[in-house]
Amino acid sequence: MIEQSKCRAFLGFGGNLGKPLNNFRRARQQLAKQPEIEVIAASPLYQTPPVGGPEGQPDYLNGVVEILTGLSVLDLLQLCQQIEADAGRSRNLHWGARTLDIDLLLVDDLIMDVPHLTLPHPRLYQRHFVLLPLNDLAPGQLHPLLNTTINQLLRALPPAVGITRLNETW
Ligand code: A4P
Ligand code: MG
Repeated sequence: MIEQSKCRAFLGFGGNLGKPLNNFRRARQQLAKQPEIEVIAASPLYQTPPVGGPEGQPDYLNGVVEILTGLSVLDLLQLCQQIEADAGRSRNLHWGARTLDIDLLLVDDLIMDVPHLTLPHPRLYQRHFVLLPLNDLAPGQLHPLLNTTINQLLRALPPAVGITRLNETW
């Protein structure tokens, strides 16, 4: 029997409502218990000021999880959205405060743009709150569209302001 090859994916976690750390831990466990998913690593966590969205939202917790999976990317997206819903996520305001957001950042070197999924995540390269934890896990990973490593993308950003690396494990 030929085993279907697995994808290596980096998932970006964000949240700033309720108890984001508890939501992150529960979501990570939900991923790990899927038969088609192996959690390889979790980055350090960062407390980050909100980027965009309504004024006055609380700081975010951000981190990245690396997985191996036999799921298709659309099934993986659906699973992430189910886990967000389980954490009480509601979608009212664009970039509004949320209990849990899980974005597909990179999946192997896939490039795609279909109605519900763009890979790599289109705003990945602009954001400290994504690049800092991604750089902790995979500094040499190539961004398949920009053909630049994660570490180079991070170093191309202006200095981070107001971001704290936390000691909590998750
Ligand atoms: N979608 C398309 N591509 C992807 C992908 N690669 N991964 C679609 C996940 N979803 C993807 O997402 C909106 C739609 O994007 C979905 O229908 C999905 O099918 P959403 O999770 O419902 O809403 P969102 O997250 O508010 O939208 P968006 O535009 O993805 O927001 P971003 O860019 O993720 O930004 N500041 C800090 N400090 N930390 C944060 O984590 N997050 C955001 C959200 C803004 N500011 C932040 C943070
Ligand atoms: Mg999202």
